[in-house]
Amino acid sequence: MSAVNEKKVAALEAVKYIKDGMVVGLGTGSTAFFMIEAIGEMVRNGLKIKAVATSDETEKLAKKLGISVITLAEAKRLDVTIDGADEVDGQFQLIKGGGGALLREKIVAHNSDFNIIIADSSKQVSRLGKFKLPIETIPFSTQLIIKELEEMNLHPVQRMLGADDYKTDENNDIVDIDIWKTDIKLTDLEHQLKSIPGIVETGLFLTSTDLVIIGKGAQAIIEK
Ligand code: ABF
Repeated sequence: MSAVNEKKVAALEAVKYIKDGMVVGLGTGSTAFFMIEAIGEMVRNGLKIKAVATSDETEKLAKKLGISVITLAEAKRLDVTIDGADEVDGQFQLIKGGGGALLREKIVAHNSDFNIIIADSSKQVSRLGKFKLPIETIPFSTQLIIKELEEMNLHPVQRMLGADDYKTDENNDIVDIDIWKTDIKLTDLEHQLKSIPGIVETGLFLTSTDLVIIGKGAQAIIEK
């Protein structure tokens, strides 16, 4: 079965966890968008929820589908968040941010009681890092951060959108780094990166995930 169908299978399984009256975090990316479309259908059939979007793109799609979107401040706390990932390992550690939304995604996940990750089977890895790790940086500091990351042998590349610098919803830069060859423990790497002034956030989600739903062929595999 194609990756697209596997994404849909995972998305349709995840929405079963959404109940009337919940405050729900909506992720970003193509897998999350299938989930949002399914929720739109449930809302049209009477489901009563409030939603917090992890990106401007997600907010636009949710509102178009008639889902009631509120701000994180209005939500205060979320019952459940459903989001995608670029890689997920056996310990539910993730690389996220391929879609550039890692900062708001990590903030929403941090403020959620339960985090569900949905993905097609190609995202399952035994070790994170084949996918370059996205780092969000303050433009004021990006060029010097790139120098520092080069000295750490992390092979940083600033993400571009055509000829221009890619900008996140918060108008920050994204620098993608290669962690495959490092043998630094992921928790130590996260700490080292976050101690560099100007690095706002990394796409390492090491402890926030409660449930992983993988679309494998026509089956949704639930990993607890
Ligand atoms: C988002 O979904 C990002 O964190 C991640 O990069 C992306 C994965 O996109 P897709 O579902 O399209 O593979 O959550």
